[in-house]
Amino acid sequence: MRLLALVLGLVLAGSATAHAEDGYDLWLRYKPVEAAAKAPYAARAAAIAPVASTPTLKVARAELERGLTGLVGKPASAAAGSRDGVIQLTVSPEQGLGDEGYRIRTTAVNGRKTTVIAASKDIGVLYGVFRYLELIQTRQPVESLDIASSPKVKLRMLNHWDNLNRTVERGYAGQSIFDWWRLPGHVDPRMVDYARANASIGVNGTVLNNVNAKADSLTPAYIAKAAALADTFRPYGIRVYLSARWSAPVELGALKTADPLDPAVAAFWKAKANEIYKAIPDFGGFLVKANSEGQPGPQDYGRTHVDGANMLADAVGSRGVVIWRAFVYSHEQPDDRAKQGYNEFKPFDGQFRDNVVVQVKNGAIDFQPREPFHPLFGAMPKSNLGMEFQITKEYLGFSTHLVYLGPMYEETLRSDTMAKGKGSTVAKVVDGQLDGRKLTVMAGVANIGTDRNWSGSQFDQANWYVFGRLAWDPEASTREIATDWAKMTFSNDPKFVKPVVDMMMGSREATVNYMTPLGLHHQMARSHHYGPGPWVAGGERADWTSVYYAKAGPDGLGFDRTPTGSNATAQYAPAVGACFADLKCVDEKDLLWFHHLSWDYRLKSGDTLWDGLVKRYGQGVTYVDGMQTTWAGMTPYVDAQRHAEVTDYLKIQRGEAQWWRDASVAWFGSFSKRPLPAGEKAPPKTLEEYKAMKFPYAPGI
Ligand code: BDP
Repeated sequence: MRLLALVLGLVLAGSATAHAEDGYDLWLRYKPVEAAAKAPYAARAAAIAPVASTPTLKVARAELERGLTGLVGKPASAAAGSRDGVIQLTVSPEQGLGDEGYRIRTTAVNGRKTTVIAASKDIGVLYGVFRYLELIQTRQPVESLDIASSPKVKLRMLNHWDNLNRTVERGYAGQSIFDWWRLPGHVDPRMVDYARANASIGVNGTVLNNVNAKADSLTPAYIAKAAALADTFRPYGIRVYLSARWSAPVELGALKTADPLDPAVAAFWKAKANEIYKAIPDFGGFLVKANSEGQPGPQDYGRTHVDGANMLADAVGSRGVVIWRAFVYSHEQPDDRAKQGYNEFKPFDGQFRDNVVVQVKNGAIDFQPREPFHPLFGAMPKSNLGMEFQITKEYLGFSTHLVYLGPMYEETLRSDTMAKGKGSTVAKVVDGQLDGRKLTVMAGVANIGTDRNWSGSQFDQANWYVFGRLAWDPEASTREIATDWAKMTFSNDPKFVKPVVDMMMGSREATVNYMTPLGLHHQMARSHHYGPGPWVAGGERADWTSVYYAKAGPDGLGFDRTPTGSNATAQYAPAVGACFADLKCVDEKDLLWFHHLSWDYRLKSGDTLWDGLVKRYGQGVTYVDGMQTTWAGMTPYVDAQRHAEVTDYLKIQRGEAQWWRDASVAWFGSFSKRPLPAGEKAPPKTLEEYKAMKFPYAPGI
């Protein structure tokens, strides 16, 4: 029996196809290094020196042992210096690396070759351990190291839009991983893996509940549940935060008002904060969605965002922060929705408390496949301004479309606000460099759920991963990050890595093309946002319709945001706004975001707008064909189960890309009334048939 198992094991190890995997292990698989490459790693990982037993150092050591055991074999426990190849974890003051940075260096300790992973605080050591394991996982040399790294952004947070009944708003990966019902009595062991995964990419905070919050989260029972999670996450350097419902003083405190200037309201919040800090001494603070999409807020009482945020900030005090979202567009404002966040917040620059962060979505509308950067970046130098990205793919095909979001995040972060001259990038606003700000935030709306693969698809794990890496360093290269991820998640074989990373890097542009090319936006079906709905009109409010954004008519297409239209371009620094408003300067990727143009407008290619539009939809679809072909060739490098899942999803994506193209061409063609460019096929269904498609059970609402 033993022999058989051994033979079988050898056969499997020898063949290129690995064991079935379901994606649960994420990028922390720690599979054995190939025999040919192993020796230098094994030589460096002979033993782990004893470590002090703080909770964080304990998990750091355990992770190191787990990783090394998987990658190169179980290390011995050894006193530092007793032999070559010892890894030593050290907490000692490290210059210039802050509280969370680390240094990894190869050195001689008592004449023995030693790798020292050192940091001023134990959390830095944990980050260093993950980095060291990543070096082995991605087959970087480790013989002679001198690496120092520290995060450029202070609060690197996931925002879970998870409800207390375990549904997830805009979640496409199953239920909420937070099992509120069984907490605090039972903490699912998965919570530890969640914390490990986040710590491995430097995430240090998590908001446990939906921004469309229930006051119940702030009741004693739920505070106790949150405290159990906080206890579990603490060794991994992760602090918990809660979304606060503005009307909690009325709902829970039996007050008649939630007016921020009413002393009883302030007293309620102070008592509530004290109660939470008693249970969770390192509670991070509150996230607030106020006066947005029907949520209550200070404006209900004639007060401002500043009144609200500052009152709450005083309740929290120096113990934590208040993160106040700038995603607002009120019912009373008939103006271009893209302008409302700026209009409401810009006048308050300099008035928020030091522990308030204004959290701004990457673009001015709502997590579209492509948006120009939000005009608030660069416009509020006297305030803490945080970035909010969406990791879950609400508007990007849910979990069944392969879309690597790295390039989308990178595009925003590298955009130049010109606020203080050339080079004033969004990244430099977010990491505080531009305005010398210390309290900095990057938040990502999580794509995590109870699915075995966590994110709903194997490739959506890359979006969680790249978010964390960019929060650590907003100027990092998302191609390099994709490369690390692909190696750790699947295979180091260059015949796998190169084509798969190339495919990932182009996937977002492809999705822009088959959904909303040339600056179109918000053309998704109503409410669930699954599939095309460019015809969506009527209903509660104009800016919840597609026709509002595309403004298609016999005369042409696009939203005029130049001075002849809504003048949203005036919200940017003069040079940036002038460029967006100028047809000779604006990038065609943003064309219809800023301009309303005739169907015969000439694109740079020489095509008319209509022809170019149709062609771009087609290019998006063709790209998915290419991804299918690439992936089909990857069977030698990927275990059968994950390979099959990705294959299925690509097939779904291919069908839906075609659907997007056909439905959009049918709809816009009904205005352009122009023939399709040569070689382009007519949509197979009538417009009425596309419009009739309904999806009452689409997930995420
Ligand atoms: C939109 C979502 C909605 C969220 C809202 C928000 O459609 O479900 O509640 O943003 O960010 O993207 O508050």
